[in-house]
Amino acid sequence: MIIKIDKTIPSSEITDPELFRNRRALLKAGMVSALLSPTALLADTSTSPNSSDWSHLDVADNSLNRGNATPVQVVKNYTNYYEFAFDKQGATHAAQALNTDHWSVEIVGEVEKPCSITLEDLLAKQTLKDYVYRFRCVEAWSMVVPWVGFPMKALMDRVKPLSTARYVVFTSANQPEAMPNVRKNLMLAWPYTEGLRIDEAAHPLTLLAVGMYGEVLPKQNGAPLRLVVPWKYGFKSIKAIVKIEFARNAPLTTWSRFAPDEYGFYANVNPNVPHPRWSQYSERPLSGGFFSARRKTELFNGYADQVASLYDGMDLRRLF
Ligand SMILES: Nc1nc2c(c(=O)[nH]1)N[C@H]1C(S)=C(S)[C@@H](COP(=O)(O)O)O[C@H]1N2
Ligand SMILES: [Mo]
Repeated sequence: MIIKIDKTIPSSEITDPELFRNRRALLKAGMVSALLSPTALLADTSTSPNSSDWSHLDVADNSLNRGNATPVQVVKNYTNYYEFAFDKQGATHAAQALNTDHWSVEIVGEVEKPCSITLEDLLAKQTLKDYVYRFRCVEAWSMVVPWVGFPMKALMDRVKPLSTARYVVFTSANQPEAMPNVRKNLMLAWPYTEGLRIDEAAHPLTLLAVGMYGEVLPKQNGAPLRLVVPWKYGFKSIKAIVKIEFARNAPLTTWSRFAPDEYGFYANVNPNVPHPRWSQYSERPLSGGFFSARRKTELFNGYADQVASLYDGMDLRRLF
């Protein structure tokens, strides 16, 4: 299925044309160095310690609007990763301690084929593509990111959830030795967990991402595997996934447990439902320059045509 990205994002707002000029070249260089490296010649890739490096795989170009992304340096340096730090630069720096070697994902619960899948095995069977999506944090900043990944639905087709599965629960890596706020048991209930209704998880916009800007996902942005749900506030897009559970009942997720009045389970982007402490009416697009004008936040972050029908008949104010 081809996902249509609407072209309404004005390029003046976010264009960083230099970003992609060398993208193909970079990818090729990645492949070339993988070919030239002695380990690539000798080793079975399934035993490679750098299990998050998919640069030897093909990335299909699905001809989306890649020119409109937020500058990569901004996306890499302004991150939310509470396991590591509460401030964005601190999180970016501290997340380098995450160990992404030999990654695998446990698939459990209401599913025909519970299993543990290594990242190599997962990626060997998927076509990776670029998906250029808007991303809106509940804190009212936003960005546009070209993710590299595949639809969550592709994984679901592979492991086959049972008809009793009504929710999907995702859990992040739990590495207290690398994660200061987990080690000190600060603020949130660790490990970080998030969840979706099963139809939300199966929606073609919902991605499992392994890269961005044509490169392997940086650790601070969720390496080696993260969720991307572009019509929901950013906290739903959980990083460093180690477990995916198919569940009968709605989970109590990290942010909902922490402050149920502020962070709902649905967390659909909605300019008409303010956060109790601030308006969600508009947002500040991240940019490399100084004055980036606020833009009006769109219902479902601009993806209403694709996703509004998931919520037919629901009161979006109550189920925020
Ligand atoms: N495990 C984990 N996942 C997480 C977070 C986190 O703190 N820990 N922060 C969330 C929030 S609040 C946002 S806005 C996005 C930020 O993604 P980015 O840092 O790649 O921009 O990641 C989400 N996923
Ligand atoms: Mo966020």
